[in-house]
Amino acid sequence: IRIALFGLGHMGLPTAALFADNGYKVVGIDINSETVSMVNDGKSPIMEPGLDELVENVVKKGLLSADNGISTLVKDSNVMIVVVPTPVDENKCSDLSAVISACESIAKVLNKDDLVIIESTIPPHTCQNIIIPLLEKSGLKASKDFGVAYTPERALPQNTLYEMTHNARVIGGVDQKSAKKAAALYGKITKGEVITVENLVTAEMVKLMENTYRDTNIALANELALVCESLGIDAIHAINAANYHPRVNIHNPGPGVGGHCLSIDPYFIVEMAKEGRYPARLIETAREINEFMPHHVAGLVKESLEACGKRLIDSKVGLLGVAYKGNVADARETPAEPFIRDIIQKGAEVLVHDPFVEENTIKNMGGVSVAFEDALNCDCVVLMTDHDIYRQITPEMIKNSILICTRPILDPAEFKKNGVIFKGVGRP
Ligand code: SAJ
Repeated sequence: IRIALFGLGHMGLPTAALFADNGYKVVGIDINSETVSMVNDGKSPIMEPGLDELVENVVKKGLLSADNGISTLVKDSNVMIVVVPTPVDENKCSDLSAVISACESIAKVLNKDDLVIIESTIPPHTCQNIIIPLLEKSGLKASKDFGVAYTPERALPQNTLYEMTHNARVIGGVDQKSAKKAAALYGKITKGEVITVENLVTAEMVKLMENTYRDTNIALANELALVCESLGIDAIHAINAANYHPRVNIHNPGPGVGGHCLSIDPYFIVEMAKEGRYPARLIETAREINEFMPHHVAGLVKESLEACGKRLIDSKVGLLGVAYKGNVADARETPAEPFIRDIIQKGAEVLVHDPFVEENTIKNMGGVSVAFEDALNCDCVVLMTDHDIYRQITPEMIKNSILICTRPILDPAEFKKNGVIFKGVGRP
């Protein structure tokens, strides 16, 4: 077996490296030439624990290489894996252009008995209605001449390699043979159970259900936080106590939901549900609540400044963290961005500190990248991302006495006792 993997991103590169580490000859295809040259130099363009060493090792052994397009290595491969991104467009509908383009390339080199595996998150029925017809442009017939399987990636960034090698894997195929072949292959990289479901669409739906489950639960936590704030109840204390119930697990409220998955995948269900008989109401409302949260945080900043006789228009707001979650360098779909744009539009200046995210990314969001101390020295400090280093913040560090803490990682009592005006998501 030789593998060609399309898309060397956050999920694709670790997958390619793990197959190579298990002795398979893998070629990774990516449109980004910087990614291609870094991988060929044995370096990982992604910040992920353990990935640098793994990539270096498999590239040195000649098991992993990268390319910009279809090479002889791709033509010689008999398993093609597609792990390219599927964003949503401005109408919250899936943008499948990267998947379509990868499948068109595959159709040109597809041979009899090859297996095409899709990992990209896609709306239900995409394999059957869009991907298979594209692959059949090769003149070969799915199931009869070549196999197709869908297996969603479920690893958590920052713990990707561990989860890819330990999580259970769900696989659906165009037929039993494809599912079994894919299951045998993924069984080589994961110690977790490999579960085959009856068809492609079920596997597609599994992935969307998982991320929708989490997004909707976070929306519930956020709604409870908003209700508690308005009734003068500490939502964090209440949630912690509620979670002692054996069948309750309320998530953490926060500034909104970011990342390339939770903030996008539920829309794929909403989009397809519109074509069915039942519209997805709860899922769509959950998205609305989570998308409102950064604006709620902007409201807390405005209120707190005004309570001190200041106005947003003349204020400097120090923002701690723009990554979508703690300890990652990834700022895709981060709630920090709508927050920054909201308060800039109201006239504030935003000075941003993030130990992981690049200066240019911060600039593109409208923020100015500054040192930690400078962000703390602003009229109002907003803790946006739960990076571990921010857990060390003490009241003395908040120079102008206003702290808006959007994550439940600091103790309000400690700050209030020391004269800091402490407001937070879910705090009275
Ligand atoms: N968040 C909260 N409150 C919580 C938990 C998370 O506000 O209680 C926020 C985070 O701060 C972040 C966002 O939600 O902004 C998403 O973070 P996450 O850690 O929940 O998830 P991701 O996007 O990093 O990874 C998810 C995972 N899916 C599930 O847990 C069901 C991962 O397993 C998937 O592989 C990944 O999406 C993906 O690629 O689909």
